[in-house]
Amino acid sequence: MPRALITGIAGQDGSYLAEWLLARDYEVHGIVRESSCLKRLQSFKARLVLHCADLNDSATVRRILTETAPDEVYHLGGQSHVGLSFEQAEATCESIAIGTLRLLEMIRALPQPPRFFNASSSEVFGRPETSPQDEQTPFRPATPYGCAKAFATQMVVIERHTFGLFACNGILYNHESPRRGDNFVTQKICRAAAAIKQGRQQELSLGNLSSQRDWGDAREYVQAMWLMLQQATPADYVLATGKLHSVQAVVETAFAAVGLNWRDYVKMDPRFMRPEDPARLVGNPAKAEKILGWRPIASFTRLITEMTLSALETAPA
Ligand code: NAP
Ligand code: F7E
Repeated sequence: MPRALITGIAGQDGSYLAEWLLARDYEVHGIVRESSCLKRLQSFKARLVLHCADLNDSATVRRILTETAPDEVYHLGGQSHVGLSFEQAEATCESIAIGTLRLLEMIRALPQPPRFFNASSSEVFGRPETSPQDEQTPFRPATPYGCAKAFATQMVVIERHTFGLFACNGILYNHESPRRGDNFVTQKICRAAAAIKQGRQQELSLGNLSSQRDWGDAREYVQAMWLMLQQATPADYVLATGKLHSVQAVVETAFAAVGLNWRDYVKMDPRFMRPEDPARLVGNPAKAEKILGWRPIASFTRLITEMTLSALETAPA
């Protein structure tokens, strides 16, 4: 039975990846924090082995790695909010940049280093000179989060080349689902549309409505993470849909799903504008399609509609 260890297992991607691996008869271990909310794991928690640690706590993480001796490590843990990274730049770099470096160094010291997946981000491209971006596009991060991810991504490449680790980066563009965190824009909009429909909320305050992103489905992206670690050789892959949509398009779709006119409820609020907001981040997933046989399938409209209807169903009583 193959054994996997997932950092950030309580998050959106961690929860879907855990289910994917369980369905393939993996023994699945995960790292959670004392404070982690485990609601995304609820229905299959009994089949997991959960370990409590903060990624900043080297001694504990090293012990977990040694004791579990995984065949595959999926590194998804870390501060994941770009806006917050402007307020908490140091903590963001600690958990993403140094957190990833620590893990790589620990893995390298193991008698049998496991295969390693790192969740990199389109934010490494920041202000790209070309669109769409691919694995050859230079890193030009424009946010503290993007800068920390660029460091982590490059350390994966360095450890792979220098020490022969089987380590891969998934350069992930935005991916969403009904399990998306509340403070990301798609979930914020879908939950608000549902709450306004049900009379639990009166209006929705947002930042830049014209901002655009390449939004895919998280359930498809975790499959590609797994595929990367099943290849004969390690490599980095862009995971993206290749299509851009605006925040306004998310709003229009979510409010249409509940039969409301968004213009009656949405207002712009400078508090949600960012000091720097990467534009033109759209990815070319051709390499993933060619080598992994992975192709994004979900439609943007179906995904946002699903998230909104799911928010209607799971609304607090
Ligand atoms: P998420 O829902 O925010 O999950 C991140 C997880 O990391 C959370 O469970 C969190 O634990 C854990 N974590 C944060 N800091 C930690 C620390 N210091 N020690 C231990 N655990 C810590 O994020 P996601 O959407 O699943 O994304 C997974 C990964 O992919 C992240 O690394 C993210 O940066 C990257 N990524 C995501 C996207 C996307 O669109 N979803 C795109 C590009 C890259 P708590 O539950 O305790 O907070
Ligand atoms: O913002 C704009 C905001 O926070 C998307 C993370 O998973 O993907 C994600 O980062 C866009 C931005 O995602 C609000 O300015 C407008 O232009 O949902 P988001 P993100 O920043 O793209 C990348 C690839 C990651 O790696 C990250 O981990 O929406 N926007 N108004 C807003 N965003 C938020 N959160 N809230 C608003 O009110």
